[in-house]
Amino acid sequence: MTADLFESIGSAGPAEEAMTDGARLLRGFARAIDGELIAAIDAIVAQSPFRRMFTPGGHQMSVAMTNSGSLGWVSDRSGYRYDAIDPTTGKPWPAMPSIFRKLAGEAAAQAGFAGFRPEACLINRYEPGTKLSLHQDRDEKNYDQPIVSVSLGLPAIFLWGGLKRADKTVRYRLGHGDVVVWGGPSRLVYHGVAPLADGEHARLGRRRINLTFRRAR
Ligand code: MD6
Ligand code: FE
Repeated sequence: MTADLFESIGSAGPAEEAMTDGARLLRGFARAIDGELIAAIDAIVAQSPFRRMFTPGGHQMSVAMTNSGSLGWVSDRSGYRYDAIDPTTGKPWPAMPSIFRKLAGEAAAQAGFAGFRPEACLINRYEPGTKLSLHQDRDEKNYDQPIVSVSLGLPAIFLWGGLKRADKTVRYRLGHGDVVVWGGPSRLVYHGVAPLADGEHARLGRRRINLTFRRAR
């Protein structure tokens, strides 16, 4: 399906779930434009390929990552940061497609955060068994902007905790086209992704792709 850039994306009356104060799950919000999103991801990956980065502690992450936008999130032995240059190619990250910016802005507005203009889109690729340990997103300069997270492909179990690492986690199933928006009092909630279960997705095969949009500076 093709969505015109001037029409709104969100389906009429998407099922919404409140997670914690400031965090909402918009079920199927991106579904109508999935083909355009996947084509845009393919074009980005052709310029800046997926790679498995190293943590500052020297472990290689199981999630493969790339970015689009004026800044991209990178991790290596020296730490986590946002950088305008892709360290693999030595060139700027591919520009953020307008369909990405539109989706992120509309999802944020739907969740109560009007005027969100992301400059970074981190693209994560999961294969069966890939997981992401519990963490906070705290490499951004300030926390007054929300994060918008878009899930495509195989479903994942998203672990949603609290402001302390030891807080108990609630599990949400994130399927193809689901969007999570969080900010405000939930901006620093600990979260992670359980090891991806094997399966076959009609569009993406044995993979899950997650887009997270942030304002980094
Ligand atoms: C993922 N996402 O869903 C991992 N972080 O693949 C994240 O770590 C994340 O989804 C901040 C905001 C939204 C997210
Ligand atoms: Fe995160």
